This record gives sequence, structure tokens and C-alpha cells, in this order.
Amino acid sequence: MEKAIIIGVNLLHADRREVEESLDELALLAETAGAQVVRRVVQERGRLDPAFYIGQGKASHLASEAESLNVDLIIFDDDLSPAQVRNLERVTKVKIVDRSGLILDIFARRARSKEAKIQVELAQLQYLLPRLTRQWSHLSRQVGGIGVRGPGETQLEVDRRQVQNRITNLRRALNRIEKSRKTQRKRRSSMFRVALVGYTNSGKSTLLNRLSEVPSAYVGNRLFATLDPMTRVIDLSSHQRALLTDTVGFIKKLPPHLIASFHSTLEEAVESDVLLHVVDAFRPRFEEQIITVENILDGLQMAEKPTILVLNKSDLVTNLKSLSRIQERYPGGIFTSALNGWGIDKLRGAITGLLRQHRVEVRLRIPLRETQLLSWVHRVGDILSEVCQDNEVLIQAHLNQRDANKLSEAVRV
Ligand SMILES: Nc1nc2c(ncn2[C@@H]2O[C@H](COP(=O)(O)OP(=O)(O)OP(=O)(O)O)[C@@H](O)[C@H]2O)c(=O)[nH]1
Ligand SMILES: [Mg+2]
Repeated sequence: MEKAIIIGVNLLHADRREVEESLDELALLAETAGAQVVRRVVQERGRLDPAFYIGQGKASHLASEAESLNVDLIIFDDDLSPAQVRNLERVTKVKIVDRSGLILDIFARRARSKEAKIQVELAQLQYLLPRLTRQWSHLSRQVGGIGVRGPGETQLEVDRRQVQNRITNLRRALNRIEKSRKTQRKRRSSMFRVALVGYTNSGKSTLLNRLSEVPSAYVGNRLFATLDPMTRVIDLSSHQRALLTDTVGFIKKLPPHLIASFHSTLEEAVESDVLLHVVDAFRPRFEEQIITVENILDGLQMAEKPTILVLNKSDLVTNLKSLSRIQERYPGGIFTSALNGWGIDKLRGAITGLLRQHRVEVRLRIPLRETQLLSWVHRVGDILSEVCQDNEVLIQAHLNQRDANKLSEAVRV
């Protein structure tokens, strides 16, 4: 196990609690990456130092601490510039990893599918590109371990041009995957699509398993358990069905490269009709996680989508006062426990409600010989009434707005 010091900076007038909470999360991330946190430091500063981030004096102090504690790396809670990393490594003589580097490392270890591996490698290379300079030789990067693992690792020694070529190739490969996903989606386009989004570890995959009743999604009490999207058919009330997609979780200060690379994974959510924003309502100050997720959704142009706020893990909220406070603050939210099934029927009902809003009623007059069109309407729509008249069928049905738009004016009544 690598030993690590974690450090965060509290700027003047900033909220100390926020820095501490961010450090708690960083500690969890560090442990997820396989490090043992032997010391945590919060430095109070008036402003950030462009050369050393924490200032040269503090850097020297850290250096002696690192030596006496025999640590392998120092992890910063914020992103550092390539120059800051170089300067800090020179002074402290240990590996310096920033928050983005750490998150990328965890993603690299978690990636299983071809798509996830490509996406992570792409993000890693984009992150490394500005850091690839001759001055790297001051510290042997071949040591391996946290921050330098994963598919991007082998690229460290090659020059920038090669990295850039690799980035181009990876982008192409991702485009191909994105295209084939698009065709898959088209094939099932008539179904109502629901996507799970939310902070990592909030219970999205557990909820997918609960709603689809064929437990197949991986659930884990760790950060970023899910990297690959998974879609399942779920039954709603009154024989309605929908597609539910589970996807990668979000976290504070998620590296922008990573969001960009995971575009094809997130596409499933981007193209959905409705979002279920899953929240771990047991976490103190989960409101901040809601804001983080909303900001990321905003960046993905998903803020306007109809969204159901799912207040999950409510089995753990045993304090009635807290429950009513949360309900007051989020009146539209639905309390659930994906673990024991509480509130799941209510959630199904809420999804059905949105599905109904999403459907429009159409009246059609279709010639009997148009057998393909007739069977398509039966497949994608809910038939309310159907009458044969001469060589035509008069149909009254509920369709998705999307499907209704596909019908030509000629068959509309
Ligand atoms: N007590 C309780 N635990 C839950 C509930 N839902 C999920 N969990 C637990 O929370 C942990 C995380 O669950 P996941 O379903 O993997 O969370 P996720 O949102 O998919 O996480 P990522 O894939 O990492 O983004 C697991 O240990 C679950 O058993 C719940 O309603 N109540
Ligand atoms: Mg998951």
C-alpha cells in the first residue's frame, strides 16, 4: 500500500467546513485508489501561490514531513498546474497527484469494457498532454502506482505527437461506438426512456435492480462502482413499460476531460425522456451534492429535462424531524429505499405520470393494405379504439410525441 498525505487549501473567508468535507471525500478517493492516508493537512492561505500552490515554505515543511512519515505521494484536493507539480516534486522528492489525476486513476482501474477503457485512456492522455515535457526526468515515473496507472501509462515515454495521434485514433474509435449505440437506440426508439443520474454511491444501480427486478447491475459500496451504461426494461403501473438506463456517477470537481470522454456513455442519459436524479438523503448536507449534479447536468444541456428527485436511502433517515425538513425543502421529491423497496411503487407511479404527459392522442385512417404501418402503430402505441370501415381502419391511439411526429399527414384524421 502506498502511503499518502492529503492536503487542501482554505482561502481566507472560505467555509472551513466545506474544505474539510471535500478532504473527507478526497480521503475516500485515495483509499479507493489503494492508498493509506497517514496525514491530512488544511492550509490557511490568503491566496494561492502560482509556483508552489501552497507556497515554498509550506512545501519545504511538507517535504520533511513526507520524509519522516515515509510517504510515497502527496495528494492535493485541487487541480495543480504542470509547473506547480514539477516544483512541488522537486522540493518534496515524492509523487504529487492532484484530484483530477486521482479520479482518473480510479477510473483507469475500474474500466472493464472496451468503451470505458477507451474513454478513460482518452481522458488520461488529454490530462497528461500539457504535463509531458522533458523536465519529467527529474522524477522516475516508472515507479508506477497511484496517478500513473492504467491504459494511459504506456504513453508516458512517447513524445507529444504520438500522444496526439493516439488521441485522434481513440476519438475515432469512440465515434464508431457512439454510432452503433445510436442505431441500437433507434431500434427501440418508441419506448419511453428514463435515465438514472446522480452522485456516486447514491444508489442508482441498486434502484435499477429494484425497478427491473432482474438484479444484474453491479452494486458496490465504493466510489464509481458503475462505469458502463446498462439499460433494462421496467414495468410501470397499468401495463406500461419503459427503458431505464443506469450510468456513471458524478462527483465534485469531476475532471472536465473525463466528462467529455464519457460523452458516449452519458449519451443514453442525454437522449432520455425523463431523468431520475438519485440522492443519498442520509448524507449530511446532501444538498451540495444535488447542486454539483445539477451543475454537471447543466453543462451537458440536460437541465431542462423533466426530472424526478429520488431521495434514496431514506431507511437510514430515522429522525422524523429530518424527514419532514427534507420533504419541506424538496416537496416534489420521492422518498425511497432501493434497499428494502420503500417508495418504489410511488416512484413507478410518478414515472407513469410523466409517461402519460409524454403521450399524445392521435386519430388515424389507415388503408388496410398498409400492413406494415398498421403493425407499427400496434407495436408502439396504446390502441384506444379500432374500427374497420370499407378498406380502411380507423384508429384512436396514444403515441409518443416522437412517434406521432413520424406519421404523415395523409393518415391523420
Ligand atoms: N441503506 C441503504 N443503502 C443503499 C440504498 N441504496 C443503495 N444502497 C447502498 O449504497 C451503496 C451504493 O449503491 P450503488 O447502487 O452501487 O450506488 P451507485 O449510485 O450506482 O454508485 P456508482 O455506480 O458508484 O455511481 C451500496 O452499498 C448499496 O447497497 C438504500 O436505499 N438504503
Ligand atoms: Mg452504480
